[in-house]
Amino acid sequence: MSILQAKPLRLSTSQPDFEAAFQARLHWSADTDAEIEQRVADILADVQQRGDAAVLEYTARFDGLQVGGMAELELKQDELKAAFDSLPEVQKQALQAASARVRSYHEAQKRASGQSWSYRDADGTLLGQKVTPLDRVGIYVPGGKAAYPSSVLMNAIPAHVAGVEDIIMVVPTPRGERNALVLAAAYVAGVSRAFTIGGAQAVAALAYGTDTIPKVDKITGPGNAYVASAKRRVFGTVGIDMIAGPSEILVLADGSTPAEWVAMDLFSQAEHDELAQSILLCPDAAYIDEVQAAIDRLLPEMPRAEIISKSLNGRGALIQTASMEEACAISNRIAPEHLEVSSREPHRWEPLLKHAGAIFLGAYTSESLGDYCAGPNHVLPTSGTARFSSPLGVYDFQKRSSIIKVSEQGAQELGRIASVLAHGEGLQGHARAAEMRLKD
Ligand code: HSO
Ligand code: ZN
Repeated sequence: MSILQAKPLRLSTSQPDFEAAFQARLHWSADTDAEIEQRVADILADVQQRGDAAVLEYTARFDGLQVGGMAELELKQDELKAAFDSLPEVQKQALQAASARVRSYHEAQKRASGQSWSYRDADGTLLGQKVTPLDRVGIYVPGGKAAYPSSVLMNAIPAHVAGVEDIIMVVPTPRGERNALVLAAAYVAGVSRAFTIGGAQAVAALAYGTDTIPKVDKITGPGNAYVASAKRRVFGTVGIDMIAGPSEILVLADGSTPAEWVAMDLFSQAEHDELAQSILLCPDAAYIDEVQAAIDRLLPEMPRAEIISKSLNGRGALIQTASMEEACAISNRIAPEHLEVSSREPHRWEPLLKHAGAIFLGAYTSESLGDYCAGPNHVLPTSGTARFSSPLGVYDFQKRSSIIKVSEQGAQELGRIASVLAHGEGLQGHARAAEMRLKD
């Protein structure tokens, strides 16, 4: 038996070549494969032209799922409910508890920033912003190894809370083998219709619509390279959420948390993917040694030890910093998807942290609780994109319209300003439309 090892790269910010080694470790590129791009472009064009017939063919070819007609690819509400009913009681309760917490969190998010507003000028002109939900969204749920019921909740619940009426889920179902937990999660989260299709053909069907699959306004949810490429290509025809990279965790530790807890938190994201990235930042060299020892001790117990060791050896890092302040500064440069502040004084460091998808404060806040049930969304910006983007949320399923109602009095002042600027732009029609409403 081969002995697996996990030795994340050990670095110190005081070493002369730190910067180069650090950059090399962070580097990740979502290189697009020209062959995949071409195949996806062909599939999109084909589904756009031939609709259901093309979807049926690709589903038979890629998923080994041969059916007589599109109706057989739909999972009816009673099938979703039956999947839920078939679960053991503990799983039903866990799904419902997670769903209730995720719902409460997103309801708070909607109250805080998802409401319409308006105000009136001194001259009676009314100005505001009206928030409305999208009519119909598509949720892509990966099948196979990375089939996560928790991701069904995290995509569908904010859509439901936003007020989206039609939530269409697609889930590839190779050879017709259904995942009961995924279907049950769809039932609990309020999915309206579900289809057992996947890949670029499912993205195309949602983006363009077919006789059977309704055309949606936005597509969210993770997927493989084909799905990512298809989402990029249909962007503009529909909205998309983001193109997610491999999962990441950064633990900022002051040495006060049991080393095994930190080691397991690093494993928790490493076990997602060989390309996942787990990093520890800590000013205390002896504590870093303890975490490495805990990694060595715990790794053999892990069913996914092979993925974990590849991820930690290839992309992991244990970085000694001069101080917690320096650790915070480096964390901001990384802008990780998940940031754990494993410290006795998390609130001392939190104000220094600007860029992260989600920030987990204190030793008890294991990142995995956020993945399932704390409440906030687990669909988060990866690969440094937390510098400019946010977790999936209610706002992704809403849009805003500006509201303007100019009073007769307001039209006088605004008309004069608009007229001047319109003449400046050489646009007579604009100028006259404003001037006609002037009293003198
Ligand atoms: N950590 C993943 C989400 C997930 N974890 C689903 C477990 N299941 C997102 O980065
Ligand atoms: Zn996870």
